[in-house]
Amino acid sequence: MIQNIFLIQGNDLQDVRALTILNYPHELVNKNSRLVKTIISDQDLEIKNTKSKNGSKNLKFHQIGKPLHFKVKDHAITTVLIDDGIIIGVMLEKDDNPHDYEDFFLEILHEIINENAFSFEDELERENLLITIFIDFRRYSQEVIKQIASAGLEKKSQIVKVFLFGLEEAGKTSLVRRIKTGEYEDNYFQPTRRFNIEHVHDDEIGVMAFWDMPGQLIFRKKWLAGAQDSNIIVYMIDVSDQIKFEESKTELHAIINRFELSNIPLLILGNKIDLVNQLSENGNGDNINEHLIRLKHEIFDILELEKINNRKIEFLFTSVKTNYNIEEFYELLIELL
Ligand SMILES: Nc1nc2c(ncn2[C@@H]2O[C@H](COP(=O)(O)OP(=O)(O)OP(=O)(O)O)[C@@H](O)[C@H]2O)c(=O)[nH]1
Ligand SMILES: [Mg+2]
Repeated sequence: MIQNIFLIQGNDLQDVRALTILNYPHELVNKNSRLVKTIISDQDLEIKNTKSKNGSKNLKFHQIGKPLHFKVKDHAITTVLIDDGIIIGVMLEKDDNPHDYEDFFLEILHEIINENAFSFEDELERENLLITIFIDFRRYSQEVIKQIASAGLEKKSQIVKVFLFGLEEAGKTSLVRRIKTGEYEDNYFQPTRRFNIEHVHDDEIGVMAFWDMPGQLIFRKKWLAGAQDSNIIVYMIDVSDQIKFEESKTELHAIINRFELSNIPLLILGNKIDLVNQLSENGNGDNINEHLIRLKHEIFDILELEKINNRKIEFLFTSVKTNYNIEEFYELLIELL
């Protein structure tokens, strides 16, 4: 199973200090790591070989080299050289056989960078490239694992994918942290910029992989790529921010209307209910329960939740901050699967 992916880029790969290095999802490779030097010195030979074979470079068509394999501590690493100035490496678990992934790696690289207009100069495109390859690798290995599981050999290695999305600042990343560690602090996270994937071990299920999406507008186009092969979809809204309900509706329906995702159970979370309770306590003596019932109706109306009838759907108010309904959320999640 892939653990990480990185990209090393520079006009002269030997000039380590001038390199640009990108990692996903963890910052494992940096300019100071010995790994970079090892990779580059091995890759250097590869450059010399290809240079002598290909005198002139066709700028539009990226040259993709032969995969090289390294064993480093806890990882099996496979790297591919592109256009003499870019190295893309995947870090697999040390028991993985990198040769199993070789053809697959070359195929997706070719598809992404040579079948589409792709630019290594564009930061967002580079980031997207890493994320896409990472997801494809995960999917590929999960399919292999699933086959083993269905043969009854390794039941507990099942991975359930929970796709968690919603507008910015709804509380998604805070929720995943709450589930994983039990902890919460106000303003603990910067807005999420990449897919944040957290694994939670569950005795019954095996592994729950929470795919926590970035909610800011510029990242929403990545949602669909992340949603593929989900076992359950969780959509989170901030109930204290009613101005955004309409926008929330549009984004929710854009994703669940995709036919690839039809029939997948949907759980809607109305988060930050602590803020609404505060409002109603300080308000005109409104009964909190009545207030919640009204708010729930309002959410169902504005988000047009009644219209969703092609799947199991549930709604829950939560507060990640006060831990309200978080255990119930987890139970409901398992029930819906
Ligand atoms: N009052 C209150 N604040 C919360 C709650 N959950 C999260 N927050 C706060 O809301 C803000 C945003 O939380 P995040 O978890 O980063 O939100 P996100 O949905 O991951 O945001 P993006 O990554 O930008 O999509 C932070 O300041 C949190 O502390 C809650 O239940 N109640
Ligand atoms: Mg986040």
